[in-house]
Amino acid sequence: PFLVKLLDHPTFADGQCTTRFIDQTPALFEFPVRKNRATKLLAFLGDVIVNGNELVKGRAAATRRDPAPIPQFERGAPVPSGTRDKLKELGPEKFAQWVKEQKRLFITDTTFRDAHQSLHATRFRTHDLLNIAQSYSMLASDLFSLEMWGGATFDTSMRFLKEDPWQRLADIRSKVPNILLQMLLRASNAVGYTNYPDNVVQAFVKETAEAGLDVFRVFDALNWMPNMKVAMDAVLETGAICEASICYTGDILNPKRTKYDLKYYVDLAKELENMGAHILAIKDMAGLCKPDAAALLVKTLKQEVGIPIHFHTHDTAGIQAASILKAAEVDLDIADAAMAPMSGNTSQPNMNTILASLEFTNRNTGLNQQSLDEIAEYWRCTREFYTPFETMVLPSTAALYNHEMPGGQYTNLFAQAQALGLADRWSEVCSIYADCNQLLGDIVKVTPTSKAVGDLALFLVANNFTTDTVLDESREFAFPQSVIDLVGGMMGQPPGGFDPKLIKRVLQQQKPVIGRPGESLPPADFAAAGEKVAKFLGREPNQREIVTYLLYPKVYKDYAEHHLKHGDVSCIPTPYFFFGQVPNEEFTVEIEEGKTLIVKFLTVDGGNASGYRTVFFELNGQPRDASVVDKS
Ligand code: 3PY
Ligand code: ZN
Repeated sequence: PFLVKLLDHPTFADGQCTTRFIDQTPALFEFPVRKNRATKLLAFLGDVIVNGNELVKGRAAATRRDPAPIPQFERGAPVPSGTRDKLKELGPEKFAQWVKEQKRLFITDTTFRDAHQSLHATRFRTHDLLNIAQSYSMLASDLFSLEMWGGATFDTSMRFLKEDPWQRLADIRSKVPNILLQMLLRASNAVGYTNYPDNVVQAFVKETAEAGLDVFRVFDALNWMPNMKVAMDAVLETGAICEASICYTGDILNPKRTKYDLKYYVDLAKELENMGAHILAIKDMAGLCKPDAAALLVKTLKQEVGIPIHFHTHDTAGIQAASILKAAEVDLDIADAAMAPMSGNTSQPNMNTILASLEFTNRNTGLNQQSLDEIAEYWRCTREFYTPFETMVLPSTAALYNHEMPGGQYTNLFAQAQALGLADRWSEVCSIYADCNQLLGDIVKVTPTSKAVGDLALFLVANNFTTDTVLDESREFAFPQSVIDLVGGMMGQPPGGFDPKLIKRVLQQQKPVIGRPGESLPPADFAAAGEKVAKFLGREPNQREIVTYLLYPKVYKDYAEHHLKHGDVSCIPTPYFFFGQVPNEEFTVEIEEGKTLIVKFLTVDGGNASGYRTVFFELNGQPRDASVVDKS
């Protein structure tokens, strides 16, 4: 191929070629990657065997090697009809009315997304999600939906797991044709941490709906309607279900917390209904909605809006199942819960015991307890693969109602504090976090606004400052970028705006964005982005790949390069992916319809003088090896 390229090159053909030409023309050495899938996969497996996987370096090892048990069901039996069939039959508006008319409490299972986002930094792999997907379709078809995408899954699947999030969606869709698939969409922040141009949000939503997603839960981190509108309109255009959220903060039971009172939420809910929402979500991301507050809020909203209400909470306080049960008594339509082994703490309340509690009541969920317990057993075993990502159980005291940290942030911020040597000052971090919230004007705290509050709190504690120091004009400050973005209006506007004194302190001479950030951002140039993507993919990208690049340019490029080098690594069983195979361990993978590989690891040699080691495998019974650089 080198000679062909050299002979074809115009400079060479013109007869102007000098010896420097070869040095100056690296393109001559860019050959199409010929390695077949198996070779690429063996190179990856060999690398993990020799060098380990960076993702788990320095973390506790998982000891489980055996696959998690999958419940029994009759293979080939017809797929029971579920909520997705109903949606197809009725369309989103009539479907929403149908939901309201049902007596049962519907349940959304969050295990595929929020549960492991909250408990394991979103590290669950497609392999483990896919293994249980069909069991849901056959045994849990009375679920309202599976929340399985969005939030942090889009970013982390590429960044850390080297998996294609779109493939995850497509694969789960094909295994679960009957239950609604749901995602969390951060309005103008899409599945990222910052506002994107409108045309990126619109294109992302369109691609996602086409990929088979049914329910978009849209929220804005400041409950700011202009930001919600762009994303909601994009969802409405696709024909999918638009579930618009009000993010719950404060305490409607506390007469002193007047900023976020019952009226505030009712007004938002009415506005969202008028904007076309099919379902209203109460997004209680920090688990602050106490049982009596949940009952009051749901009861009032049921009187004030005509669309179904879907309650999402985190069990950080340990009492949130009570909020679900109390809300169920006043006709809550849908509740989020996680499978028992993936529930509790910063995750959602326990689905298995909630449905057992409701069994002999008029809100019986209709789900089969035994089947759900069998699915739970799968998750119990699967969780054992993820020991390296277990975070310590961080008890929450009533201080939760003071700092109001979202579930996804609670353990994460503790880990950051620990890394800075501040673990023993955790209660101080929590109380400064609450002060920072007040300094910022008492805002809704959820991705990405919660990050700004957390960054500021850590910054202050690490430097032994207080929030008073922030406003002290005699001091110089290098504020975290997230705080500059928030106060600069890049995340939208909180009710009442930011204190002008604070704006001046944080932004100095810079002017804040007053309107919707998406309006002042120039539309993304898809053609130009496509050209950049084509360069590293080595072919024309499709729209989905361009959108992915526009959302996460570097993360996507790194992922794509990994994919070109190693192919799809999501098929590797989790113990081997994180810790490598031990001699004689084998697994089977179907790399395409009807093409199966049996990959057995045999041994690895001691290495040669140039630092390479040979890893010996058996591939479908034939000897194969991979040469791997030993990085030790
Ligand atoms: C996310 O944005 O990922 C969340 O889960 C917010 O609660
Ligand atoms: Zn959540």
